[in-house]
Parts: sequence; C-alpha cells; structure tokens
Amino acid sequence: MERTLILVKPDGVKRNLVGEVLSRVEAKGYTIAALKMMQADRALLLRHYAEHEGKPFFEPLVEFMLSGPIVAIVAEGNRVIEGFRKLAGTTDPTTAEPGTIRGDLARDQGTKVVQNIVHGSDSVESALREISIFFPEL
Ligand code: DAT
Ligand code: MG
Repeated sequence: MERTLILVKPDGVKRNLVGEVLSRVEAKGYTIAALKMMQADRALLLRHYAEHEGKPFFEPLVEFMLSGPIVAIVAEGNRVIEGFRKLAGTTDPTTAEPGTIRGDLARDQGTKVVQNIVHGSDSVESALREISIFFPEL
C-alpha cells in the first residue's frame, strides 16, 4: 500500500487547521497510519528540504518551519502521493484552486517564503525518504 508524508506546517497549527487537514485526508478515503506533533529542529529540516538548499527561499523556509510546532502524518492508500498533492493544491496559495487546502485556507502573506499550510511528498522515492526522516521508528 502506498504511503505519503504530510506535514501541517507552523501556520496550519497556529491557525488551528490540523483537524481540517486531517478531515480532508480522511474524507477522501485515505487512512492515517501515523501522526505526531513535534517541534522540528534544524538538522531534521536540512535533511527534509535538502533539494532546496541554495535557493533564495531556503533559509526563510527553514526559519518558518522552526517557528512553531508541526504535525507529521503518514497517510496510506492507493495513489495517495498524487491524491494528497491534488488535495493540497499548487505551491502558490494565491493561485491554488479553490477546493484545495492551499486554495481555500492560505494566501500570500508577503513573506520571503510561501506559507501554504501543508507539505506533501512528491514521489514514491521522496515519500520513502521523508517518512524515514520523520518516523524512523516505522
Ligand atoms: P511544494 O511544497 O508545493 O512541493 P516545493 O517543494 O517546490 O513546493 O517548495 C517547498 C516549499 O518552499 C513550498 O511549499 C513553499 C516554499 N517555496 C517554494 N517555492 C518558493 C518560491 N519561489 N518563493 C518562496 N517560497 C517558495
Ligand atoms: Mg515539495
């Protein structure tokens, strides 16, 4: 069964949207296989976001992800990686489709990094890598 890593980012937790995100995932029919609230540290985020190192938004992204607790979720189901990316919507919340998490719940805050409520793995390889970072016990 396919699995993906979902993160409710600090903006989502601060705005009390953890339940909203979980309920959209569950309503779609995916199963929550694991879930934890945590404060990320820098080392963990450098591993998670390694592909973005060197980009202009990298440091603001790490600082943002350190700015408060996050909720890490493993969701499970056939084609859940693709399915959650559709539920999340595109990266830029201003133009993300209404009906998606980012399109409905986020907007441009004028910050150096886009704040868009959720992370979702983008491929099978990313999902396996990211789940092992956030849930080494699984
Ligand atoms: P996604 O989260 O949609 O997979 P990504 O992996 O390309 O997007 O980037 C990770 C996060 O970094 C993204 O959710 C928001 C932020 N980000 C991406 N591109 C950005 C940009 N050009 N300017 C500011 N922040 C950006
Ligand atoms: Mg990504």
